[in-house]
Amino acid sequence: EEMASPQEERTFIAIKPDGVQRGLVGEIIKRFEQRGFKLIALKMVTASQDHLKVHYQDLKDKPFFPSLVEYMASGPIVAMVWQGLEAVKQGRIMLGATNPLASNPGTIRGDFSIQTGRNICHGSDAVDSAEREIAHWFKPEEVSGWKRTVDSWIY
Ligand code: RTP
Repeated sequence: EEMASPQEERTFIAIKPDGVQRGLVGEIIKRFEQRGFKLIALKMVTASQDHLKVHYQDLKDKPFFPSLVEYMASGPIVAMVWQGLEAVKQGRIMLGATNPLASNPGTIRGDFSIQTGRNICHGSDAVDSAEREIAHWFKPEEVSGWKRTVDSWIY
């Protein structure tokens, strides 16, 4: 597996159970593809509560932690790795604010949701947490740093 070139980043994006239930998988993938990001890993998985407790370890003291973990384990999630320029920061911008009521129209949350506890998607908040999350959700051989064979301006 080849690594991203230095100016590129990798981010972990997940479509949460509510996004899958509402049939938004294609819509969300479409937005990242259209932006020019490259899909380098993808799977649908129903995560265990133990797996999710590690994923959300930074939130373990929050009052909403148990309900968050229970909800995230309630059905299949679509786990993805997207690669490209500023993938972490731009991914967060494309998702919108944590509270959908504070999300701008044009963002995924701002277009499709109104409730923090059902905000459709997850995106890594920093390059180091992205690395940790990618390693938590994917084996190295499940991530493919494939190369575009078309015009060089598509990265
Ligand atoms: P995410 O990790 O899912 O991309 O969300 P985030 O960084 O924007 O927000 P974070 O603070 O890390 O919270 C993670 C998820 O927990 C749920 N949450 N519920 N007050 C609440 O009830 C509350 N606050 C957060 C949301 O599903 C949020 O995305």
